[in-house]
Amino acid sequence: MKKVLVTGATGQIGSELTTALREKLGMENVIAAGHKKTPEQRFIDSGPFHCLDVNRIETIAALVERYKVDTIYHLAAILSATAEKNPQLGWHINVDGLCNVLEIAREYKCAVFTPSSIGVFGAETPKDNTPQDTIQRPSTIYGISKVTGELLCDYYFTKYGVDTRGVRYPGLISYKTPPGGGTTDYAVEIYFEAVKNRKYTCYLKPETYLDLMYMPDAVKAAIDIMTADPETIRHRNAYNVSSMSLTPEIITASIKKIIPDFSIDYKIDPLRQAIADSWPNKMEDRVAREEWGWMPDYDLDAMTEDMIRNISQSR
Ligand code: VAH
Repeated sequence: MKKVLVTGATGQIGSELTTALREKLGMENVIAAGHKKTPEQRFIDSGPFHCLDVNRIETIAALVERYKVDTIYHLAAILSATAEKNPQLGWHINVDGLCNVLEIAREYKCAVFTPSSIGVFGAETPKDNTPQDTIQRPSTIYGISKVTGELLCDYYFTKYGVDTRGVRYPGLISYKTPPGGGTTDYAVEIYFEAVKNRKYTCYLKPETYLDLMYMPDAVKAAIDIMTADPETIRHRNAYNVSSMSLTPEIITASIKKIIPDFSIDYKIDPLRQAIADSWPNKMEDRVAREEWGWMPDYDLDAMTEDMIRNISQSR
């Protein structure tokens, strides 16, 4: 992995992964690409940035050719709640966009990282210790697009030898970018509201368990899977990676250790509650630990301390 293209580089994962990759590979070796017409200053200052529409294959080819890209981190996607309000757009970006990336990877011999999600599981899937290999019948267009993505990536590996790899992310928590239309966004908003207003109105029920992960661990997983020895990885698309099973109540208790007067109340969003109820409480990630050494660094209180400190400092 020497020359990397990151699509969706201005998103929640992309913005932090781009920074980490530039620290690892050098700023000129990581090309950030986003759909936004006005690139963010921090991307312009720290390396190449280009506007990119993943549904226009020629724009992907142009960047891969110009920079002699050997690895594509394909993060451009519409998240669950937004996609559920516009399923055709969700499919067009999440699947048609991935097909374009895979075709370019096949033609230019690039490796491809595509994130999957706990969203690939549905009501029939075991919710506790969700196995690596189990039934995947998601009820959201986001989940259907992610299952399709896993199968497409495995197909391009088997049929064409494209080096495709991916992980199934839990809900991700970070402070560097605002939430982007996901079901798990509450776990980001709660920290910002705790620091700013000492109170938060949550759209999920207090006892709603979700598999959640701190962004530094998600970035670590994305880099470790792509630098793993290809001889040791057998599951490829995509590995369960897990770290914490949390509820709004549990996160609230952790926040109150630092902000004792923080309070939470609830105004349930039926759409996102239904999506959350169809997802696992916690995935089982033994296979990722065995095949490429996956291991999260952050627990809940360490994440809470880091989130509150950084949000407070940026105010
Ligand atoms: C979402 N944050 O809520 C994303 C993620 C597992 C959830 O895919 O849609």
